[in-house]
Amino acid sequence: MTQLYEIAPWAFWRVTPPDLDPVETREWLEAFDALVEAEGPDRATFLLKRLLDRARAKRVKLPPVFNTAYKNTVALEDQPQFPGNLEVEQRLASIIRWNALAMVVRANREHAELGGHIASYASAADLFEVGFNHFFRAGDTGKGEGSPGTRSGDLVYFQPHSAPGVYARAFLEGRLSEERLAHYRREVGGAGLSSYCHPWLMPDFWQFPTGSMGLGPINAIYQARFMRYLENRGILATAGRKVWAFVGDGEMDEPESLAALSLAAREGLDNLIFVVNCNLQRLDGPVRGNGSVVQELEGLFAGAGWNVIKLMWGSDWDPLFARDNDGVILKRLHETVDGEFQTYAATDGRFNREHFFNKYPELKAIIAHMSDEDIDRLRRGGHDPVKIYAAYRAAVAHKGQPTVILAKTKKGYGMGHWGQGKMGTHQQKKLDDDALKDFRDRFALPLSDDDVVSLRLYKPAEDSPEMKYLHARRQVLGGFLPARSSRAPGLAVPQDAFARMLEGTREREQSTTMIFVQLLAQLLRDPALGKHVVPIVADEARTFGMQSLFRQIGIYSSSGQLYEPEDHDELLYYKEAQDGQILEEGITEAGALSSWIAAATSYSSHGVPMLPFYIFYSMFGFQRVGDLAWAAADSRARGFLLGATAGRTTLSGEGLQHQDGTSHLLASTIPNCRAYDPCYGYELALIVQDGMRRMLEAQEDVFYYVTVMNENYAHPAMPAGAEEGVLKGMYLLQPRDGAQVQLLGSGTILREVIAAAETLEREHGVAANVWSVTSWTELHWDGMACERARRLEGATAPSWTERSLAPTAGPIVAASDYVRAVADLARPYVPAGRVYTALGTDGFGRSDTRAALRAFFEVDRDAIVTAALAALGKAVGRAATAPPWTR
Ligand SMILES: Cc1ncc(C[n+]2csc(CCOP(=O)(O)OP(=O)(O)O)c2C)c(N)n1
Repeated sequence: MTQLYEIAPWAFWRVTPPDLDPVETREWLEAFDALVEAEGPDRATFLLKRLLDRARAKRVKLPPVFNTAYKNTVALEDQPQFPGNLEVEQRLASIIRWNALAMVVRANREHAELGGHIASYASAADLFEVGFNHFFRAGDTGKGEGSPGTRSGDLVYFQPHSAPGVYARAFLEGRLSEERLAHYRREVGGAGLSSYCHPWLMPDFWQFPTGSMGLGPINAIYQARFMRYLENRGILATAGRKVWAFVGDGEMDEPESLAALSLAAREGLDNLIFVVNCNLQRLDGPVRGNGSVVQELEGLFAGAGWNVIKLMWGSDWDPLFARDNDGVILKRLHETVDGEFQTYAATDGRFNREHFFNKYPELKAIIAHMSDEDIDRLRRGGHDPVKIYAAYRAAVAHKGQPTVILAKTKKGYGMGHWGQGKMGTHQQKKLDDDALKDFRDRFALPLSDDDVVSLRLYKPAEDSPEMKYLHARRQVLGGFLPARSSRAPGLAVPQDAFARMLEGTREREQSTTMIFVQLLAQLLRDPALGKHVVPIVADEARTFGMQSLFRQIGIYSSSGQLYEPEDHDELLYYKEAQDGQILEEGITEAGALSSWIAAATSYSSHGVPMLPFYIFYSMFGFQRVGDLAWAAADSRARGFLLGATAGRTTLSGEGLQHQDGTSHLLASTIPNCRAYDPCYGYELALIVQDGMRRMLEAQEDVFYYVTVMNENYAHPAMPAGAEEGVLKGMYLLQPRDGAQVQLLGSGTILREVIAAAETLEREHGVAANVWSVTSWTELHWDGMACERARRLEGATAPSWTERSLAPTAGPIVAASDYVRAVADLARPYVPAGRVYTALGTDGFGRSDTRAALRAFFEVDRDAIVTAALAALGKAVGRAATAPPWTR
């Protein structure tokens, strides 16, 4: 017995503890059967619960309860009638399989470097096809231009490397031409097909970028939750719409895949269905060679509170199970690890008979009537449309929980001994003629040898039963899918919210974070725009002084507030509400950014523009979840990311792991991210206002990253005419007649630059112009464009940096609270022949006062003065110290 408890709980299914008294066991089981028979399953559940309570009270160890037997969850007697024409559907699936394969193999025959995958879609084809023919409802993206909420379809997150099958289907549907399929993975010059699901590259087709494993699953969960948010806030009716996520079993190892499972269950997201394609293999080999990925995932999902549907065996297994009175099939299945299942997939009926079925005489007897070919044809559940339909129907009907379907499949299904179940099948993209002919025969495709060898795509005539069926099914389900739309109504940007910010704070000292929170509060109060604003935090609202918003707009909670908050008698208490507006995600930057992506792409997914502001510790932004930031870019997200407590020296006390010196460098790599590092309130207001205008009114596919600080100081009123420079990245803040040196600074370091200018004038008689740089990255993008136009088109227009600095004289000293490479972004674009010194905060952060840190990193006023004097050839030597980045 002890053995039972020494193994991992998920492996419990493999252990059969010895039965010490079989007669007694039988009596118990018979009594239980009689109870279910006579009084029904509810009564049985009640008694089981009482027994469990009693066992706990008596300290009897319980076996893990989250695993069920290795067979289909939907029993044969509960299986619905398959509503489609099975034969036609299978023919269609075979054609799509062929076209997908032919497309990939063709591309690689022509250009071996292009790559692509065959085996993954081969395993997923039936899972997709049953969805396309019976479940995936399309939104009316072609209609209702400009009116809100015109998308009524399901949202499908496709397993990325199964994209060839989705293209092949769209080819039959007449949505993608043969010419485009001929340009699979050849996108330069237009008209190509992207490798994976990329809305940036195929904006009318793909809705969700899933190419980076793990991001699809977490985004799907937050998407489903965001739909509930829209519904509960009375913004959009989403009832009946489902989010489907097709995920690889290997992909489930990504932390992001698992990160939000409990959120989905907690929120009761029965609008969410995961289909995990359990072909038991990933790229290099088996996912769990020595265990069972299905059983492991079952335990995980069930433990997290999901409804789990196992889709294990095809219909031809039903009679075998029916004949199995002793449970020997399950016994054999339970003792088989995935590594062996893979070998059974890669071998033939004869091998399976000898090694799997002949192990026990009872088992051998069950399949005695079957030929080796019959055994070979035994299907796994994920390849039988009848069983897939049953599982999907059960999932769609399930209430109160998200559902995961664990679909057992074979990787490279149908690729015979050339690929099915083979260790290296993931990367197989070239098949020789014999393999192709075998594939043709296996799926009974009406192709001549010549068609096969020349990899001809096959499309039945429009009036063929297959094509008529395909179109009829999609018509019933509302149209084609995937299809992405970017049409949504525009939203007007309120002007008055910003006016006050332009006037400055006079003597009052404030941080840009505080000013941002005031701005946000004002936007929330706007009668038209207010309800579209989505504030998002990851447990840092109090850090940023946002707690007043808790009371003002409430924290979204699908169950309202079931408790009296501890601070209920205070004015600004912690208020949760079903129509709450703030998304308080807790400590999950990945979750918060996924939430933000759902809101920032709502204009496309739902036809309802939303304006999300996700404010976070800047160090835990791009560095922590940079891949999600790229997914946002690829999704054509529109919204604001606020990197708060920004800057390596401005955060001061928090030290090494909290101080951000690089986020602007990371942001500078994302082409549709507009990144700003403002110092003053009016700069921040102008940037946010312009961002809103671009995203909400002009509907540009850009998003904003703005750093805000926690250092308090007085903010001046906007100098006349500063608007253009603020938005373009730099402007002359303090001109001095006869300036001999140009000092550039961003964020709070601008204030060190101003102090340095004073010192230079006062103590060294050097006049300095002070420039506020609001965005090194904007200077960089603009500079690159101008330089390129000059090089390739003979253009003469100077960059904004050059245009700003050309009328000035003397060396340039540039400083920021980030690594030098950030200020260096502007270096190539300063006028020719000018000395450019960049100061920054390279190295490890550490805790100290702001002044001490700025001195340490050599970005304080003294360091700027020294740099200016050195550049002017008037250096005052200092005792040499080791560079800060070596310390
Ligand atoms: C984050 C990330 N890491 C690695 C990859 C490369 N990659 C693409 S598919 C794949 C294997 C996927 O295995 P699985 O999820 O089991 O899907 P299958 O192809 O077996 O259906 C890998 C490692 C990726 N796309 N994203």
